Amino acid sequence: MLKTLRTGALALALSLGAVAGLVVSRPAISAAAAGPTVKIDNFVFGPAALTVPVGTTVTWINQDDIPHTVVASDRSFKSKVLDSDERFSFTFTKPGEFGYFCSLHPHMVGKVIVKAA
Ligand SMILES: [Cu+2]
Repeated sequence: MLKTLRTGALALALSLGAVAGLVVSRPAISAAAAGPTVKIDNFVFGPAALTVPVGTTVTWINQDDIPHTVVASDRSFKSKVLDSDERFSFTFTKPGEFGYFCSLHPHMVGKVIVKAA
């Protein structure tokens, strides 16, 4: 969009409108997870395998009534202990298959498959 900006009054009006739109929509963006989510419930990550393009931010939401964590098998990401309704987000910047588990219940496993853009 920046490339197309001109000094004309119309372009100025459009850009002001875009800025106003961003400001207005910001609370809605922060209130909801922008990317795909993995729900944690009843000791299960769902979906167990999630496929996303590079650059995607994945958000895990603990919907269980006990605490869980989200820890990458290669330790490239690690949440704190998530109480009920708490969230953890991680942005995947490299393609590959990223297994993870819950450090409190290591039998809980999942993976994120990141495809090159
Ligand atoms: Cu757990």
